[in-house]
Amino acid sequence: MTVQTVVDRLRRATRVTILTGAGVSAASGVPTFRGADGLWRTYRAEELATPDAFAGDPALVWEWYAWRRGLIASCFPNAAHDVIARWSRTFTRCRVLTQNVDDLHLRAGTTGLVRLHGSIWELACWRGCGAPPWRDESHPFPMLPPRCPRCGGLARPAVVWFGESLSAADVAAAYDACACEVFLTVGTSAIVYPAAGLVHEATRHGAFTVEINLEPTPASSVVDAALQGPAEQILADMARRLHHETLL
Ligand code: BV8
Repeated sequence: MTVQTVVDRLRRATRVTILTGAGVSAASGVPTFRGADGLWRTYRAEELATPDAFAGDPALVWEWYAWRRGLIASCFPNAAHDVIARWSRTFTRCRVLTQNVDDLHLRAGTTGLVRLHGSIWELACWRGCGAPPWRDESHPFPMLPPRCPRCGGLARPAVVWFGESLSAADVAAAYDACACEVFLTVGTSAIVYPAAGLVHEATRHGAFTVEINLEPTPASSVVDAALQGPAEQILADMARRLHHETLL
C-alpha cells in the first residue's frame, strides 16, 4: 500500500478520524514514552503516572510533571500537528483523538479534538473538593506541589493515570468517531488501552485503516495500510498531494 492509495481514500472521505500518540510530538522535541530517549527510560514512569505513586510521594510526581511542563513550554507544533489541524477543519467530519497531554494539537488550532488522557496544563483537586479542573500554564510553579484554589488542598495534574478510567464522555466520543471512512493511527506504540482498541473498533465499522509510524506496532498487522516513516514528513506529503489534486 502506498501513500497515494491513502490519499485516494482520503479524497473520497467525508468522515476521517485520526488517533495520535507521542510520535506526533517527537519532531517538536517532546520526548516519547517508550522510545530510546523516552520518558519511561529515564524515570520509573510506570510508578510515577499512577494515583498510588502520587499518594505516596506527591512532591516526586510533581517534580516529574513540572520538568515535563518546562520542556513542553519551549516546544511548538510541527508539520504533523499543522496538517492534522488543517484536515480537522476541511473534512466534512474530522475527529482527532489524542493520547498526548502536551496540548500541541490545541495550539495548532485543531477542531474536533478529544484529549483522551487529559492535559499536562490543567490541574484538579486531589481531594475532589468539587473545584472543576483549572488551567495553569505557569512554569515553574510559584509553589510545588501546587494547591487547589478552592480548598487549599493538594492539586494533581488533570491527566489520566494508569489504573484510572478515562472520562465516559471522551470514551463515547472516541467510539462514535470510529464510524468513519478513514481511520489513521499516527505515532503511537498501540499498547495503551482503551486508546489502542480504537483501531479494531474502526475496522469493525468498515473503515479503511492506516498506521503511520517509524516502526511496526501491534496495530501494524491490523490496519489496511502501514506507512513506515516520520509522521511530520508523511502527513506533509499527503497534504501536498491532496491539495495539488484539489486544485487540478
Ligand atoms: C483504564 C498519563 C480502566 C499522562 C498515560 C493493570 C492495571 C490497571 C490498568 C491496566 C492493567 N493492565 C492494563 C491496563 C490498562 C492500562 C494499559 O493499557 N496499560 C498498558 C501499559 C498495558 N490502561 C489504563 O490504565 C487506562 N485506564 O484502562 O481504565 C481501568 C481502571 C482500573 C483498573 C483497570 C482498568 C489509562 C491509560 C492512560 C495512562 N496514562 N499517560 C502522562 O503522564 O502523560 S499513558 C501514556 O502512554 C501517554 O498518555 C501516552 O500517550 C500513552 C501511549 O504512549 P504513546 O503515545 O503510544 O507513546 P510511545 O512512546 O509508547 O510510542 C510513541 C510511538 O511513536 C512509537 O511507536 C514510535 O515508533 C513512534 N514515533 C516516534 N517518533 C515518530 C513516531 N511515529 C511517527 N513519526 C515520528 N516522528
